[in-house]
Amino acid sequence: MKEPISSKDLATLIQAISEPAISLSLDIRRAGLLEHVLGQQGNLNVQGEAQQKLDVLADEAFIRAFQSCGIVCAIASEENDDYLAFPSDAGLNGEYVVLFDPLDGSSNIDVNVSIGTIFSVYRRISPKGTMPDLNDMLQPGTEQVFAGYVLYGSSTMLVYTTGNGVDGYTLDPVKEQFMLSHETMRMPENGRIYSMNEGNIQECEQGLVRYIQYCQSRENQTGMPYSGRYIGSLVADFHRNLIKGGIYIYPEVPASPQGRLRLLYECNPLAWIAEQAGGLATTGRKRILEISPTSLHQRAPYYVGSKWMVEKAMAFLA
Ligand code: AHM
Ligand code: MG
Repeated sequence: MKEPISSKDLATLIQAISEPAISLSLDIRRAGLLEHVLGQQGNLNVQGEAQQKLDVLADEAFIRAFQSCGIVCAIASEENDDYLAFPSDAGLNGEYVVLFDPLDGSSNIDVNVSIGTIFSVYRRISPKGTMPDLNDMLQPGTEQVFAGYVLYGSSTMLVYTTGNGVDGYTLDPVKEQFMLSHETMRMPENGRIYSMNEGNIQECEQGLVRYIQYCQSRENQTGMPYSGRYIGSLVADFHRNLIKGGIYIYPEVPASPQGRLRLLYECNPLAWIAEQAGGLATTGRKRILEISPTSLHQRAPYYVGSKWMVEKAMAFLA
């Protein structure tokens, strides 16, 4: 049994996440007025995607916060090729590694649509006082001790789990503080919303094509077609389905043979939240949290959401 994170360490990490998140949230609210926030940076990241200015700004802000919090020995982020170890004394003695997607839903930044930050925290495997290594970063999602996301939506929310349920906090922009607003969040066991980029449907496996037809038919448990909702920011689509019930799917497609989403920065943290709220997260065939990662930027097909909906989709794939 893994030992839960102590409340002292949790408070330190929440502080490290909240500070940049609050400042980013304020910048995002004024994005159209700030030269340094909107638009492309002019670089490609390790996945060959055009980096937005806000991707880079967010990445740097979170790295600084984790480096200076004193209990993190290394980080890895979607925006950097390799993991980054903090070689100071405090860094080497840090007990945790953090993997994160600093700005999820980048394509929505410039069009004033919800975006997010996703994070995942593990205890290091290498001994304290030594240089952390790749094995510290490549742990299965079952080993997470703290994970969550910040949603920069019509309000800004921090949602997290430490393995004892899921709580949601809303940013009070006047006090500049996250306040508990959604205690013990539960994902409805069934729902009537499906979220996927249906532009890809003709390139998907037959089982998935048939599942989407089932969602659109009167054959499902509601006797009515489900609603299709796809924001294109995983955090926002996930958060809506967490509250209302629903399924989010990003399958294997020819352009992304392993799916588009990154196992360590996106799939694992949200999979743990889903499970802790009573939902499920799988590749369509196996549990996300049990995958043993082999590389930092590894991707995985993703079926996450209400338990019965994910099980139904898996039955169609089988
Ligand atoms: P990003 O982290 O570079 O923004 O990519 C992840 C995003 C998810 O937020 C979103 O659900 C998905 O990619 C959208 O992809 P697509 O445009 O192919 O539907
Ligand atoms: Mg992302």
